[in-house]
Amino acid sequence: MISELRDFNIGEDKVEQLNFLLYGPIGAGKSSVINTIKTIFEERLYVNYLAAEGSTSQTIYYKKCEVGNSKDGFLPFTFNDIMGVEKGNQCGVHTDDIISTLKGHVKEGYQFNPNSPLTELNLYYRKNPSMSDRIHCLVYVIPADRLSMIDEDTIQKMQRVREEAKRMDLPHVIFMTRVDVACPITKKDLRSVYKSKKINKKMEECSVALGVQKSCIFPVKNYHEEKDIKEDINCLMLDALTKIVHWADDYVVKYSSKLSSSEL
Ligand SMILES: Nc1nc2c(ncn2[C@@H]2O[C@H](COP(=O)(O)OP(=O)(O)OP(=O)(O)O)[C@@H](O)[C@H]2O)c(=O)[nH]1
Ligand SMILES: [Mg+2]
Repeated sequence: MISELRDFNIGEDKVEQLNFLLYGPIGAGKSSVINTIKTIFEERLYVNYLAAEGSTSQTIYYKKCEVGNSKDGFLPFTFNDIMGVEKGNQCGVHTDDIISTLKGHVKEGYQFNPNSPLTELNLYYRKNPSMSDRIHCLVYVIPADRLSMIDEDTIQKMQRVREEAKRMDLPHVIFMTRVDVACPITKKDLRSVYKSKKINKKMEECSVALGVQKSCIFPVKNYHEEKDIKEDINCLMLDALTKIVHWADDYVVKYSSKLSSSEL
């Protein structure tokens, strides 16, 4: 799976990397997903210095994360980390900013402002994004153990983004993190994740809450306190990655010729 992903050929020459946006409540594990992916492909543990059980988002800048290095080359995909969603109008990432991000309007380094969305006047606003600037797959990151704690307002914000993704025909999936915290059997043996009734129930709840079909929900575990590389963690994440890379590629191929501006 690693070599297949490393050598993945995007179906459209003009697009060099497939862009994924990680989106979800604060502390859901968005930054940890990136660290897990970097750990898998770069074969050394990445830790999240900022990962903390805070009440406000630890990630405030829009950051595009490449996987790999200049010596061995970069992988044909990027993961974009953003601030978490929170309830209320003044908290967390603004829903309009997420939609602008999906369309490729937000430049890297932009500091999200919960009070007001990015406008065309801002230096970080890209007026005419190309297919390469756009997001090619939206990845919701939802913590399995805190599903019931996500408030209605946050769910509604995420649903609004999903409606927009649907309108754009953009693939959207869920990475359900912290499965080890949610289920003791899974914690003991990650291989039993798909056999766990508890996890299955959580996947169903996620599916109902966000309207994402179950085949697009991937239970994953992130590296967080491990001291070594674990094959089970890698396999689960790589299986999810392989699927979403193909779906993102399908989107790029389908819309590259049709897209001339941000009309999508
Ligand atoms: N046990 C366990 N802990 C996890 C997992 N994923 C993330 N964590 C922990 O959950 C906490 C939050 O993770 P982050 O990656 O910082 O979450 P985030 O979504 O980036 O949070 P913000 O940027 O603040 O919105 C950290 O303490 C992580 O170590 C997982 O799969 N299992
Ligand atoms: Mg983060």
